[in-house]
Amino acid sequence: MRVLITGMTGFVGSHLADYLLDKGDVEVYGIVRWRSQKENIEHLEGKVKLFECDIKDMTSVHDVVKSVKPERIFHLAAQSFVPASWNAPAETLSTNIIGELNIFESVRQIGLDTIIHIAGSSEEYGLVKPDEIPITENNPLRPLSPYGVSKVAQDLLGYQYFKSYGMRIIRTRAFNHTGPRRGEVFVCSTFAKQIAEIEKGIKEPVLLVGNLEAERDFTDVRDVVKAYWLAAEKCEPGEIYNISSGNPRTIQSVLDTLLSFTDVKVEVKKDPARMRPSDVPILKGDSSKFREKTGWKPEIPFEQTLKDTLEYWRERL
Ligand code: A2R
Repeated sequence: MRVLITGMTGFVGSHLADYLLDKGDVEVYGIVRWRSQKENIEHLEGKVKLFECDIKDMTSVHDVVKSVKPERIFHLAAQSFVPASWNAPAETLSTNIIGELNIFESVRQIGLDTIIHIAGSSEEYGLVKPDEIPITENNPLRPLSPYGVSKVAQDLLGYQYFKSYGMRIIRTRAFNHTGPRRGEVFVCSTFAKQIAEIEKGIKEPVLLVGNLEAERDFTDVRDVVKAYWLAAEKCEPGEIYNISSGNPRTIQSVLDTLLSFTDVKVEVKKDPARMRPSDVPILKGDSSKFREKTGWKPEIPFEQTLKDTLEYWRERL
């Protein structure tokens, strides 16, 4: 089976490529930009085929889809960082919405019957009221960031292309996911990186943090990519599925767990730059619809995820 991954140089895309290659029976194709950092996929050299493409450029997307003729597309390329979406809202909206539109249009115009998975996010739910926890797929969408809005638009565009053209578009909304290779701007990774830097003496022993009270529903990225594969295998086009552990933790507890893996003494300091203009206090997903459809459940304990993330930074530095 020919599988195309957009965003393969990223966190999730690189783990999905690992998963598919381990699974076997697939030819894995990926897109990269001319300026992409390739360190997440260096180990895949010779095992995957790469095409240069910017998803905002319809011509380049069309050319890739035409040459690969993928049976499945996992569309993971995005401006994926919520705080950056306030500084660069137009870039976030155009990459995420127009980029996806270019993929749908390419598949439609070439006349392929590709299964396309699109990676929505719990950020689409945004403001969640206490009586709406755990969050089901039917919860109102009240996004609180330009990123959240871009993901709602991606999600609805997926619905519209399914309805209008019968395209096989599978929509998931993943809650927080983390693990090795997570960008250093994301919370678990930024804590782990700072600890590794302090251990190596390249940073003063002060760990900068944002809002420690927020509760987030974390799943290991290696469980999430399995979920994406199962979604493409077993889920209904046009439908929407939450993917979550259902087990929220405070950011404080993430910090405490990571600190329990090190012997260095650190001072924890609030950094106003790490606070968001509007933040969601708690996210807890109800993923029973997805679990019933696919039999998926998270397998990697969160402590292991954090340990592996810290180990990743220790090796990388
Ligand atoms: O920055 P690059 O060149 O390494 O590529 C990133 C890619 N990307 C693009 N690819 C082609 N054309 C673009 N205009 C473009 N803009 C970004 O998306 C990288 O390979 C990927 C994003 O990787 P991460 O930031 O690590 O995101 P992550 O966590 O893997 O998220 C995957 C999906 C996204 O749709 C998120 O919004 C969702 O999961 O949560």
